[in-house]
Amino acid sequence: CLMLRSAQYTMAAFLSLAIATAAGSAQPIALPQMPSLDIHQFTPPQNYTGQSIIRIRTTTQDQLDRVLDLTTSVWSERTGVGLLDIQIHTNQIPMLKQMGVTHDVLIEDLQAHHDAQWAALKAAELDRAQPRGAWTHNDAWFSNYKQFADIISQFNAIAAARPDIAEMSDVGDSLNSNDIYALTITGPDSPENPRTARPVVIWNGAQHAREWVSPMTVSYLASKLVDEYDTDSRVSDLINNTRIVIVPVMNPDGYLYTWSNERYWRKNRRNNGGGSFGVDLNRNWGYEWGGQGASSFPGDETYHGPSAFSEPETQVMRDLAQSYGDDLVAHIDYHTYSQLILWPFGYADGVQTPEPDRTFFDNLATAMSDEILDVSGVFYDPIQSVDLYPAAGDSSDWFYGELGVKSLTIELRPDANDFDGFDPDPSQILPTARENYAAALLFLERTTLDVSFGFDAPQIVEAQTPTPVSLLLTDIAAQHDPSSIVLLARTGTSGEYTPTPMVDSGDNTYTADLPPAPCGEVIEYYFTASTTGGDALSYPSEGASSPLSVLAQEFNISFEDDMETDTGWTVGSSSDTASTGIWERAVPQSTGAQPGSDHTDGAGTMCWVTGASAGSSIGANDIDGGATTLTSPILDAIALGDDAEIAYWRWYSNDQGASPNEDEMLVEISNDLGNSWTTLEVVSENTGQWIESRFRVADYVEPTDMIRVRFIASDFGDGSIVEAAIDDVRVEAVGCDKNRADLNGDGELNFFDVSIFLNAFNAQDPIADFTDDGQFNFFDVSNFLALFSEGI
Ligand code: 0X9
Ligand code: ZN
Repeated sequence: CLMLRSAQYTMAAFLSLAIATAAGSAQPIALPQMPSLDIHQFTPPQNYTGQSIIRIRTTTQDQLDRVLDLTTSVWSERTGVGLLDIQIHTNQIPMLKQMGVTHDVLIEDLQAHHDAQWAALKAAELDRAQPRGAWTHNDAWFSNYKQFADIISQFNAIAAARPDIAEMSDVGDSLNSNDIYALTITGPDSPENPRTARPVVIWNGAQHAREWVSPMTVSYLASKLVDEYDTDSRVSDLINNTRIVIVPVMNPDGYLYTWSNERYWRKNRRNNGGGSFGVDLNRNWGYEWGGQGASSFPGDETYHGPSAFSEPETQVMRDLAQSYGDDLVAHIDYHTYSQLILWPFGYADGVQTPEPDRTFFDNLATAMSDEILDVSGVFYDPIQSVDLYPAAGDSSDWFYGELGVKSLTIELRPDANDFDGFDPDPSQILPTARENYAAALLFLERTTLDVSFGFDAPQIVEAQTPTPVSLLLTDIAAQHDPSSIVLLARTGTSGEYTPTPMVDSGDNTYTADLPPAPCGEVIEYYFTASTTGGDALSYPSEGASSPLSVLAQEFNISFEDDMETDTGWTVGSSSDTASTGIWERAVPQSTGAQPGSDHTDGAGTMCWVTGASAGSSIGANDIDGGATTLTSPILDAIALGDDAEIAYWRWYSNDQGASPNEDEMLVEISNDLGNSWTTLEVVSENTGQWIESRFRVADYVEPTDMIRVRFIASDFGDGSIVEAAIDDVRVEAVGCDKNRADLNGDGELNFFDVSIFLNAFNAQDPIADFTDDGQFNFFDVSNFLALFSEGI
């Protein structure tokens, strides 16, 4: 659980008043109303006329040095001999040939490219800095890039809506006297869990002005954390046990300048004299300042400034970090682009990160990368920053080297090859933000907790049946004691919790059974454990005062197919045109788009899948050329009464390949053996995981015993990768005493059930209304007897 290393995190001795502490004052600070630029009226000066973006290939350092002399700006992440994307005057390109350097033109006319981006932005409805009503998280806010004032007004609205857990502060001024703001998110203060004892994590965006996806992503982190505080116990555990300090724009002068004057500006706006402007803030931090990969030429993009921390922006961040003393444990600096998770050190070639930190960073960055891959199928390379290139004076080296704080630099989308560099389409903001939210939660757990609890809570459990649950403990700052893990559970919402020691089932996983409960009753439960040092842990962290809960229900199943045998499914229809990826019942082989195993727990291996074998590449065996249809055997939706549901597990992926997200899988139901069809769902989201769908038959068609369901998966776009799979199809009713002959719920059908039925029938008790029509007649008796003899 989210037990803190409380002894370690004593209140910092020198909390500056100006700095966000969220120490209990419920009033959000009043922020000045900031006008945002009217982009509809404004076109930035022409800066890029006669310039191109090209990708060069050099083979020697000498060649590279000579090319770098010609370039206006380097766009690539990875510098060095080999491939490099550079901004260059178009008329200089012929010089490359003389140097023996080959190249491809990526953007011929940078001005035209820039103008097109700007026009798109103008066309979009921008969210201007209006006074806001009550804030709620809204994905639509992330559908386009936002100006500084809009970002700050969004943060202020979050704080105003949730003063109990979020507080905005002005933490200092930029060189040109723009405010640098921080939002602190932390749960309510209490004597048992004082805010000042919680570890602090800092996330910042927009250290580099032109990297517009960065402030959008950290804005999403803030919005989503606050939004999920009330609904997700994982999030509330984190918020209640940490202080998350988010600085959306640490370089406001530069960021404003990218909107007003020069879209691809990187540095701050220091006047260096001699007509040159800007210090690269990410070379200005005071650890190994002035070394490799940092320039002493004021005109350069990587100019390190006259001295370490010469710039107000890095000073403000340094002072903010130091104000937390030993309480500060972790930091992330968000940049774009190239999809990298970088850990320190990075100040000089060959520099080694000392153990055990090296292993910790490697594990952390790899786990975050896996999390991102899970969410969106996109890969972020987890590497030590020096393996990108040496760059002295960056933020992560200072946080780690100077403060001992676990710091990462994340380079967001796009990747280095997909060429839209600093201008990814605005539709990329949300997916980038979502995948990084998942990674950020993991980051919080791994950097702030003693021991983390991994638990997939069941949504419903079967009545009168013990339900096994398993808990995964991951040691972070402390070790858990394997003999200390206990499940505490009670049926109902009052009374004592009964402790059950959990059994060690290997790999840090512990199992125990939730107690059986009658249908309709809630089971409440939580877990406790202790560290080898004797510190108490619990999950959720508030233990008995905020337990998990689950409802016991009866699952009456009249049809269940785990696809391990052939139960009469058919493949094909007259409108099918797919040439490959035809449905087959088989063991699926893993690809970037297809699951590596079926859904069924335990012994199951097979499912229906569109081309089971992986083949030589991701696209070798997916659906191509049109539709493929899978139709179920005949299903009975009357035996279980009005609430019969069709339920199944599905896998669907269509976001890879040349034309992603254009295809769909149609799921239809028929109540007349397949003569007419009604849509159940159109699946288009890419979850990259097994998802359960369930539909109450009567909401779609008149229930009959001639039901069929069909799955039509198709590829109509050019060259997209489409994979689908279906498993564990059931016809079931979930509820209590719903048209079930086992009226006393004891799992047996005998004289006592008949007796209850007859008494209820005579008393016109609704539990005897087996036709659900409010009448008590021959049909109820007949239905009861039919179910009784079917053993349901
Ligand atoms: O160069 C930078 O500051 C970062 N890349 S960016 O394109 N966003 O400018 C990366 C810094 C990584 N740190 C080291 N390599 N030391
Ligand atoms: Zn950057």
